Amino acid sequence: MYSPTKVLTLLVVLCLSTVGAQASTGAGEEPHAQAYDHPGHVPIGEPGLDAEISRTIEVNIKETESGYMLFDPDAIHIEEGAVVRFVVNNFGDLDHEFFLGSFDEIAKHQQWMRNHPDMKHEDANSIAISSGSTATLDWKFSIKTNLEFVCLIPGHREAGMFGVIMIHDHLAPKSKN
Ligand SMILES: [Cu+2]
Repeated sequence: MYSPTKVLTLLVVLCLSTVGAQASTGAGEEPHAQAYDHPGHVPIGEPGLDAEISRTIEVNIKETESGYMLFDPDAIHIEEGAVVRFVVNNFGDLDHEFFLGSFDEIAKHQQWMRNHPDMKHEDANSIAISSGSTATLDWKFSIKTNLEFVCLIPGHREAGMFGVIMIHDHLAPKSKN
């Protein structure tokens, strides 16, 4: 026969060990495919359609001799409603990614990537750019917010591969008529 105190102690131990197990994997939940499209996630806009593209922005990926990996530019202003084609040139010796997301989503995703370094991103909000190549990503910035773009390959964000996108309504073009 267990005394109430013993039962309570057992429960506390069980709870703590569950928490411990989760913390020790450091994995968190698997990021959703198309997280930008899921309820409960911060909305970041939507995939852009070819016919709607209103602006092209070239982004260069560079690796420096001192070990930095950089996006150039790393701060981009975009008018709300614009459909942007990002043309991403990888001038580095390594393969890289261009992943667009909310700060929150990227933080979660980065945690996940540390434990699953081979995960490939093939959603509409991300592209892989192998060394020496160019890839494009089209995105409709339908929401006024701030977003981040990163390379989620482990160690690359830490080496400098991140930038911010600020979406403004005051930059919205006037009616074309
Ligand atoms: Cu990278």
